[in-house]
Amino acid sequence: MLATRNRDKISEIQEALRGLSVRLIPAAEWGELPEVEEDQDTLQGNAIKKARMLADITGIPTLADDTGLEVAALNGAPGVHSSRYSGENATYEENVRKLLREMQTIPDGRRQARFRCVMAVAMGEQLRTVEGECRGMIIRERRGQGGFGYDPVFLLPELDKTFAELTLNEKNRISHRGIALRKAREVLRELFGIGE
Ligand code: ITT
Repeated sequence: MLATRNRDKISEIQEALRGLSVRLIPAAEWGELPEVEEDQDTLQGNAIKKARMLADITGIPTLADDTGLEVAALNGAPGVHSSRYSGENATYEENVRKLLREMQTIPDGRRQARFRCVMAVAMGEQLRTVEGECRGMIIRERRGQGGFGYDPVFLLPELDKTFAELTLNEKNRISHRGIALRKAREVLRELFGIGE
């Protein structure tokens, strides 16, 4: 089970776990499942909550992803609140607009940020978490058409490209989520014998 309702995350996860001898079921395909409230104050807490809850209900090994963008000059915001930075049910566009507004007066040399992705794998008593991190800079104007969320303003200085200027596979190769998923592959093999 993939305990996420975010289609963009599902696409990246499916691509990164391609080749595993297992069927990945997005939560939305299962039918009626309760909405899991993300009320924990850490990414890890929310990932564990989502994975445990859906694993308990479905009886299927479950992978959950909780991700946050942490901007140093904003003391780590939006962080665990990344999806609702500009309010409940905010769109990607509204969140990016708020981020650029909050950072208007921050000079170019102080715009460092990182994405942090925590994945939890749960089934019955078994629980493991893995993490991935990717560092970059928040630029002042959107660049690129790919990716989702904050990708158009997240610049990878060594490539001089934003995540939105990469293909899905290029992004997975270096991203927080790609890194976490390579570790998650190992966990799936160790816990459930799921392999190629
Ligand atoms: P689920 O809880 O159902 O998985 P969500 O969209 O609420 O979906 P998160 O809380 O993990 O998921 O994500 C927080 C937000 O951070 C998300 O809505 C995006 O705006 C942003 N985000 C997450 N991963 C991202 C990525 O790889 N690139 C850019 N933005 C990302």
